[in-house]
Amino acid sequence: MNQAGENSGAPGADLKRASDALSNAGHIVCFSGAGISAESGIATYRDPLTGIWAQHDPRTLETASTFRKNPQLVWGWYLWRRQQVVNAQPNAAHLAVSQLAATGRKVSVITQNVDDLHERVGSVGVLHLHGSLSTSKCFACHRLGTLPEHQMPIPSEGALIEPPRCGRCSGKLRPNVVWYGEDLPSGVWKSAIALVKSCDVLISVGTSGIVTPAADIPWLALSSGATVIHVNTEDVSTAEPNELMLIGKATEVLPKLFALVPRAEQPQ
Ligand code: BV8
Ligand code: ZN
Repeated sequence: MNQAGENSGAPGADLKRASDALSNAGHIVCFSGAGISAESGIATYRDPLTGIWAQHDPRTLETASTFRKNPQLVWGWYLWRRQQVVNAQPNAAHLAVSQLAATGRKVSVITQNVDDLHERVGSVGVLHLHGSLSTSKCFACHRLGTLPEHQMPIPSEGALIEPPRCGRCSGKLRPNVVWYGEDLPSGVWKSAIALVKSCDVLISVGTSGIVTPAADIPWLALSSGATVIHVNTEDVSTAEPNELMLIGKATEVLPKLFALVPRAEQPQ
């Protein structure tokens, strides 16, 4: 594998191939997971020491059935996570992605993340496959709601906070995220698939590729003829012919990679 991070020195073979693929691309998809926000201090899910799942069993907090049983625990935990995002800053990786479009190429951002760090550095049209911590919705009638910022700050990660009520049917508000066993928002999923099938290069940043159907996206890109560039601190590639693996931190690899990509001759 090619170390393209801080100790790579001369660009590795995959770094050169990756910059060549991007330089010849008209449409680039950036597909991100929790790893792109890790260096902003937002916990990933499966990192053994710092991952959310190291402290919590996802089955107890990221499902509708738990919300039914203990809405205060789930609502409090999500408000606490929202607070982590509000206190976090986008990092050099989010910034690099937002600046890639300035090379005159079409750049689409598809994220599994529920934070808004891509948007906070200017990325537009971000597709959130798993929803967002920025809004809520009614558990009963699904009407969209806002977040009662007045309920923050949350005293502790396990604080029990009563969810507010829906203005239309007085059902409980829930986080506007996709829980396990729930379908992804169909319009978002369809748009994402169309972009992945039509891109020249897909950069998959900071994802362990465990959660489906999102995890199928890099392989759909490959089967549609695109080059896939993985950026991760661990090796997640399957060594397909058009699959490149850049091992390193997103905040180091992405700026280094994109600095090698000149302006497009035919701006998109
Ligand atoms: C669905 C929102 C149809 C909530 C999330 C059995 C029963 C029922 C369902 C299933 C089943 N088996 C499988 C399923 C399907 C299930 C699933 O995939 N389960 C997993 C656990 C196996 N999926 C679903 O249920 C989906 N819906 O399939 O609908 C259906 C309907 C009914 C019944 C069946 C099917 C819905 C899934 C959405 C779940 N919601 N988030 C919340 O956040 O609270 S998922 C959540 O986890 C994230 O959104 C994200 O998608 C995922 C985390 O993955 P990653 O982003 O990859 O993060 P992770 O920590 O894993 O990895 C971080 C990576 O970054 C690592 O590789 C690390 O090395 C790297 N990294 C770390 N630091 C850096 C770095 N890289 C670069 N730089 C760094 N600095
Ligand atoms: Zn309602």
